[in-house]
Amino acid sequence: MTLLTQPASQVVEKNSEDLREIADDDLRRLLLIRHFERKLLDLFAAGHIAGTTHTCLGQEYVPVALEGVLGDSFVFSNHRGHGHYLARFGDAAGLLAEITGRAGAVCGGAGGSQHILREGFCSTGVQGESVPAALGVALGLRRAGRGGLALAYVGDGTWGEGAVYEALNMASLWRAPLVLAVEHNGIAQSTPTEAAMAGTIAGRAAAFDVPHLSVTGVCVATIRQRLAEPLARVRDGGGPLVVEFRTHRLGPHSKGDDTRDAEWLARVADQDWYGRYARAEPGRFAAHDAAQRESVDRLAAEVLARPPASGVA
Ligand SMILES: Cc1ncc(C[n+]2csc(CCOP(=O)(O)OP(=O)(O)O)c2C)c(N)n1
Repeated sequence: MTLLTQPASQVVEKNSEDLREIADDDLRRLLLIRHFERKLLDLFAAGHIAGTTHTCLGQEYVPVALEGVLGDSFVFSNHRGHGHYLARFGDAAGLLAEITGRAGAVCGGAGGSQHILREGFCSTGVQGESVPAALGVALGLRRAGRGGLALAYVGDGTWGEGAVYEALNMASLWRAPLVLAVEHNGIAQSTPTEAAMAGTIAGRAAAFDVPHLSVTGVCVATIRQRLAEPLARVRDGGGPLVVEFRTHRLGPHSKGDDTRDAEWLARVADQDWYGRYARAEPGRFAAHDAAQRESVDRLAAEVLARPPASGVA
């Protein structure tokens, strides 16, 4: 296996955010997602999960921050979507049952890790597929005069899909209330962004006359403050928006398929929100961390003891 060395431009310097102000609810949600994802990797290794799964370890703060400002917007998620779902619904039991094919699964066990449908939420494992679909919903919302928006999560690698550009072009021309939340983690499966992308995401948004916002921090409250006004502009008919989160994928692409070298991984671990929030407020963090870990442990034991889901043959 080839080990990849981190490209220089992927080195994001640690910034000096004050992470002590996080609300208990947000900390709980962040830690729920972290322990849920860790548990999935354990369950996969133990043979309890069929097919594949992609965890969002390291990126949990993105949907937790966004959900605080999205209201009843439509969300289109992707292959790395557990955090998107949990940040919105907090329904760890329904999602774990879905992924393990047990009773109580949110889609009867037919969707698995990557294909979840629930009111106002839809995920797909097909890269780029959700962006034109989100555009359609965005236009429908505008025509209905409801004042909402549709948001699609995409990775940096998904900017290699032509459908993204067709949708951005139309969204800009027709001033659709569409937001692309880009989780730019510097790598797509095993390809560093620099090896696949000419130019930048900001430059590509600019080519379609679409505003672009760059988010480098992990502070949930600060991210929400920065996004509130731009999202209001989208809802008010100002046209689409691209929000690019410079984030880090802490785990492998899927399972055991991490090709990054030790130095790159060490830097990713150093940037991880988990350690940074823990250092900011050790006592409160440790209490929430233990509670969420135990809750996910209990939940996993309970879900695995259930009979198969209705949609599982
Ligand atoms: C149309 C399509 N092509 C290829 C794949 C296989 N695939 C799944 S995830 C992935 C990489 C995605 O990279 P990125 O968009 O950067 O998201 P990340 O995995 O980094 O979150 C690929 C190539 C796919 N799911 N869909």
